[in-house]
Amino acid sequence: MKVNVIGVPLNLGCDCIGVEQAPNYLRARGLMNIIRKHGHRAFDLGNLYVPPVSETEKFAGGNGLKYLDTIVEVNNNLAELVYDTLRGGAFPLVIGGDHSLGLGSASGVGKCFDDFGIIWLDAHGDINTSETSPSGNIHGMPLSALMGMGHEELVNVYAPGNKVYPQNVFLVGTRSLDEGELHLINREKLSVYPMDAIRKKGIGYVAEDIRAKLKARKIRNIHFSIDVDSIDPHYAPGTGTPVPEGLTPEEFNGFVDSILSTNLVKSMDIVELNPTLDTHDITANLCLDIINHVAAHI
Ligand SMILES: [Mn+2]
Repeated sequence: MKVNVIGVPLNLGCDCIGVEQAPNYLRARGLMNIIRKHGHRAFDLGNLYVPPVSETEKFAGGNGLKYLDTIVEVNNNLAELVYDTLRGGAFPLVIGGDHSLGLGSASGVGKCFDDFGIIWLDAHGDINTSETSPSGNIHGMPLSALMGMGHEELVNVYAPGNKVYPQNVFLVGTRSLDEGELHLINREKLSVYPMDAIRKKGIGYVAEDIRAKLKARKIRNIHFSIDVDSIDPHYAPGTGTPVPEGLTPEEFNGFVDSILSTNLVKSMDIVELNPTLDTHDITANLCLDIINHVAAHI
């Protein structure tokens, strides 16, 4: 199929330098050829422009959210590019950058499909809001904003209001949730599959449960957003907010394969690789392996 690779060298959402290098880092290690090897027509749309912002402008919005205006601007542009890609019949493969970009990519998907779901594979919830976030880092807020909760400028990225219904969101691999996030999960009855549940029931059970729910809810389109910190830091140290007790690469790939084999995944993000924190490229190589798996299924 036609695959459009979109790089998003954004680090403002995690407020940590290095993650912006990931798109070019993976390109230099054969990203495009890995996709093409599977017979796809793959196009490299380059990197989205991220305007330079000085550290002194961090809280310019005065709302406790770091770099809000620039992150909104980049996400608007990303949403349009993802929307255009889908309308052109291609698969958007978005390479981050930090996870705040998930707000833009899923917003683009939401404009294309009314009935879409989001699978968010992550050590964290990414469902903080400006009120609950301990850090003010927007990469911890995209999923709540997509559900219509949080600061209005984030909620209204690309189009006014919520982009996805909470019952169509699946959060997998969590093991570091903040107080406010736990509250939101209970209030919205979110489908969350934390690591302790995965350890008890197995990742295969989780994949089956999600597949059954997708079917029951008649969800025909999925945006699959992968944070590499979902993988255990022993195998994926090259990321900014590692949390122990994560997925093994085998569990991770098994889950990704199972979700992709539904043929419902229409777009993907791979985010939070930080090459400057990596050891001997093991996390970068893992990302290339993920992309190889993805290209084999789409
Ligand atoms: Mn994340």
